[in-house]
Amino acid sequence: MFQNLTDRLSATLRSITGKSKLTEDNIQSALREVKTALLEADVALGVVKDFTNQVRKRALGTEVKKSLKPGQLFVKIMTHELTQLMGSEEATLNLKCQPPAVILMAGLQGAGKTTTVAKLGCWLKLHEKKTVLVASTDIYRPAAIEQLSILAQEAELHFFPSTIKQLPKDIAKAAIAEATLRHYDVVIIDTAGRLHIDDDMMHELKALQQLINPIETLFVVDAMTGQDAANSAKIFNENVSLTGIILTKIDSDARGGAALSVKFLTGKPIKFLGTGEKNNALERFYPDRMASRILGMGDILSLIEEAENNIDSKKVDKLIKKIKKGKSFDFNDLKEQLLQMKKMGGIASMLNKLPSNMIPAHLSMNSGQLMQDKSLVRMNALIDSMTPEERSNPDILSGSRKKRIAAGAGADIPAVNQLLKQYKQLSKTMKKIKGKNLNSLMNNMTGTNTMSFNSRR
Ligand SMILES: Nc1nc2c(ncn2[C@@H]2O[C@H](COP(=O)(O)OP(=O)(O)OP(=O)(O)O)[C@@H](O)[C@H]2O)c(=O)[nH]1
Ligand SMILES: [Mg+2]
Repeated sequence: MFQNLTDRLSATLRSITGKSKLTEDNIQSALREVKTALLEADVALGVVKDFTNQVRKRALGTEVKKSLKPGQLFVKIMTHELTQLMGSEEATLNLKCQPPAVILMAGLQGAGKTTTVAKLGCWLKLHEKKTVLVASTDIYRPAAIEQLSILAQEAELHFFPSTIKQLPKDIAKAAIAEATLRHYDVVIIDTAGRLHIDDDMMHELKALQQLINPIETLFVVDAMTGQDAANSAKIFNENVSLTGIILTKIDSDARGGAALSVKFLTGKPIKFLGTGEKNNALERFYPDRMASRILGMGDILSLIEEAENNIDSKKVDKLIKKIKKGKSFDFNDLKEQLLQMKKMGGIASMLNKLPSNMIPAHLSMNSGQLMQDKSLVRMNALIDSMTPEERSNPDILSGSRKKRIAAGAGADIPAVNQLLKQYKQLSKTMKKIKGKNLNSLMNNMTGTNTMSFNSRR
């Protein structure tokens, strides 16, 4: 998904992240690259201009915080602005009405409307526990009604039968009447596609919309058509007021121009993404997650914010200095680390937000114990039961002291041994990474704030 765009943008971000200062010059050159990447992704020119101006304005005007390197600030601004561009908050389906909630699907030929009717029906059934009736008003394309009937059967959705001898408005009315009678929660109406924006068809759609008054009119559009997709959405929206957009064939879209242009051009939010041909290949659309994905970064934004808000960077700095000097990593340091981790929502929550290529492969296996937040609490209790001398020099722990420590923490001797083993692993790793990886990983991520990742290696 959006691979070309992601490759280009993440390369740009990597180059600016390495810079020690955010100057007008390096902002300009990064923005030039961003602009080219977006244009190649087939993002509409107006969108590209507005976006780059916005990023420039924020980048030049923002005070650089101590805890964040300037390059990282640029990453943060890019992520924020991309999210805004795609719709500042996630948009949901509005089904709040006297049932049945009527959903009307519109779009050009081959966009994926009929397939999406079945997918959306499945989604509503599975995630919202709704009963769904689907109906086709496509009396123009041979076998269009049959196509929906088959898809509905595969998806185990109720299908309202219709024929090409009926008028679209009559089919829609009858389907809604049936849904009302049988107490369906939702009825989804499929419509005929049009090759181009054509007046007759548009009138028909408008009339249908006025007649059935759907709570959602969703425009289904093929993401691979890039900014054309966004432009056709704009024209449809001017004719029949849309409530949202579904981008299909995202699985085959390497560019991303449609996703980045459509909200800007129509003012309407993207609500779902079609990610394949199967009935379960439909995902809710989250602008912020998409922004991170596009930048190739996982959900790094929340991680940066959490770090900004929660980490005591002075303490982390002190620890880095200590390790760099080759001093050993003791239980006092470990305790401090546990505290910082806890502030960040625990390891599991942090790992979830990391880009996959930054998670060391062995982490989830060897450190299985560490992954459990509960075990953090226990480790903390054990360390608390030690004397200050024992914390700075764990080698002096005797058998009887281990027993006392275990009792003090409400644990047993194997737990103490386990802690010592983990500590030994950590301090060994700390010695190994002394300096080099530690800093580069931190620079890439959140300035001085990623100590906790390193301590697990
Ligand atoms: N890869 C992929 N294929 C899709 C997706 N959505 C739809 N398709 C395929 O696109 C083709 C057209 O889909 P339809 O649902 O028939 O499109 P339509 O908009 O109803 O077309 P008309 O009724 O002719 O206007 C089918 O082969 C679908 O399987 C998707 O998200 N990913
Ligand atoms: Mg169709």
